Amino acid sequence: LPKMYLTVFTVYLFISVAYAQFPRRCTDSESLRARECCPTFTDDSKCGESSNRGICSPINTAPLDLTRNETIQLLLDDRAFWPRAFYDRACRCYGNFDGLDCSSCKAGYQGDNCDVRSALRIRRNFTSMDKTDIQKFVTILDESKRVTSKNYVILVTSYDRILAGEAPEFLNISVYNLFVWMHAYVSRDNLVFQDDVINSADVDYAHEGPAFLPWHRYYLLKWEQELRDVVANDVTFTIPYWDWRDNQDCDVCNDVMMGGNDADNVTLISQGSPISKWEIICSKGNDYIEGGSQCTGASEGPLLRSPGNYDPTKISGLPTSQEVDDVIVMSTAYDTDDYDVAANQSFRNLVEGFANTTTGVADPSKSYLHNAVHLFMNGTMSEVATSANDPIFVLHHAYVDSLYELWLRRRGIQGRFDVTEGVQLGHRADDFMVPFFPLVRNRAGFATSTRLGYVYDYMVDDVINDVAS
Ligand SMILES: *[C@@H]1O[C@H](CO)[C@@H](O)[C@H](O)[C@H]1NC(C)=O
Ligand SMILES: *[C@@H]1O[C@H](CO)[C@@H](O)[C@H](O)[C@H]1NC(C)=O
Ligand SMILES: *[C@@H]1O[C@H](CO)[C@@H](O)[C@H](O)[C@H]1NC(C)=O
Ligand SMILES: *[C@@H]1O[C@H](CO)[C@@H](O)[C@H](O)[C@H]1NC(C)=O
Ligand SMILES: *[C@@H]1O[C@H](CO)[C@@H](O)[C@H](O)[C@H]1NC(C)=O
Ligand SMILES: *[C@@H]1O[C@H](CO)[C@@H](O)[C@H](O)[C@H]1NC(C)=O
Ligand SMILES: *[C@@H]1O[C@H](CO)[C@@H](O)[C@H](O)[C@H]1NC(C)=O
Ligand SMILES: [Cu+2]
Repeated sequence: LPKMYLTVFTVYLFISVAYAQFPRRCTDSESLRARECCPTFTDDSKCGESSNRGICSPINTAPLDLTRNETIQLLLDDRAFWPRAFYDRACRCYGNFDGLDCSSCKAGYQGDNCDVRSALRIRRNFTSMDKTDIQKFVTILDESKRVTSKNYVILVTSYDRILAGEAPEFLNISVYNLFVWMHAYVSRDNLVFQDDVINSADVDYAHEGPAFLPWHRYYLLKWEQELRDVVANDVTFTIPYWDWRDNQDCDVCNDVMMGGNDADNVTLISQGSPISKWEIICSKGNDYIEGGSQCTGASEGPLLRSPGNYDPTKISGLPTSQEVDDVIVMSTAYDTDDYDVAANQSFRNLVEGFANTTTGVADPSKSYLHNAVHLFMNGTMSEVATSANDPIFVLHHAYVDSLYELWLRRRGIQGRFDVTEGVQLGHRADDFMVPFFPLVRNRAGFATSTRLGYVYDYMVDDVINDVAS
């Protein structure tokens, strides 16, 4: 059964005790054998050590108490304790240096020493942009579907085969599909082979837990950066957001924007949009691992979308401005016990969409806010593993990220989340986000957007204080 953005009927994997996009430069046999991802900087030293930019050092992953069978299964999951299944050492960059080899700067900084704050980039309201800017954005997305990623490749060998001694195989992928692959990789089940039986555990390192908002914040930041550097070649490039509040229909579903519906087949995109030619990847759930591979990145048919074709027992259309307002002001912690879809009065669970927006009480049999928008679209957007194939995903998540930003600004320091007890592996503040490279901890995603170098157009007036403090 594919994982949908709605109900969670599965038994929760309850671990209460307690870029894999792969950088091309670290996938040669030497790096893999040495279990080290410490490429050399232009000064010929690993991680720019000679230039005092960083150092090749052991990767410290927060430990987990191994007292339950489920946690033992995690030892057979290539994503657990990211990136320890593949590497023991990576560059640790000093100060604001960043990048695989410490050659670049952390988001929000620039200059030779990465000590200059970069000008804030503004993420704009998609439906109020000029028609030419909208078309420019669609063209960049469409190109990104064809341009091969220079810096990253995807892993296509399943972990059980790697554990059995096979050398992992990597393939080229387009910039757009790289991000689809990452989203499918982080959210797929963990399949554990025991004799003739395959046990499937519903783990997810980016959804249904505290990592949801910081993970998607970083994911969009990386995606935006890749589109900017590789496709747009425009330092001011940003992704826009889609404000879906109170929409009766899908106002971005027309041929100028994200594509209208095909007149002959309501599940397809209109041929007046280049997106109608897009093919999706990663739509086969557990079949890949069962067949000894990861999602292979191969084309698997057209993008499917049928806005408004939803199950009325799960949602009642797109979310309203009332719901958004309620959730921002409701007195909630960032996340609460059990730190999953059952969490009550949890901002994360409310925005993700597993809790009633009026009461704050968990209600995973229905879908709200973020989840509701996914389900509203039907088709490709409605399943976690495939959703990023639809470019509406980018616009939708940018708006969700802006709601997270509104909340962070209201709460200030309370936006931090340091609970570890009862939090699933991968979701704790000090866990590295799966599958990003260079490595980044969830903690980094609790920074306000201004600190990461961007701002939403409807919050520009509020940023001065934040940068100064
Ligand atoms: C682990 O699984 C085995 C076999 O299924 C069972 O006998 C044992 O009680 C389980 N241990 C824990 C800690 O759940
Ligand atoms: C975005 O633009 C639409 C009009 O196209 C407007 O209704 C909406 O309020 C705007 N959203 C924000 C957050 O500014
Ligand atoms: C992958 O892309 C790189 C760089 O564009 C190229 O050198 C290499 O031959 C490609 N590999 C395959 C298997 O297509
Ligand atoms: C619509 O397109 C989908 C995907 O190609 C296809 O599976 C389906 O049969 C088509 N439906 C009709 C009515 O042609
Ligand atoms: C998508 O639409 C079909 C046909 O109306 C419906 O059976 C299905 O439940 C819908 N899927 C979702 C996720 O709403
Ligand atoms: C959430 O609240 C509901 C209703 O009050 C309660 O039944 C449920 O046990 C609570 N969940 C948790 C995880 O505390
Ligand atoms: C949310 O809770 C309120 C108050 O109990 C209730 O009236 C409303 O129907 C619930 N919303 C949904 C979508 O179930
Ligand atoms: Cu997601």
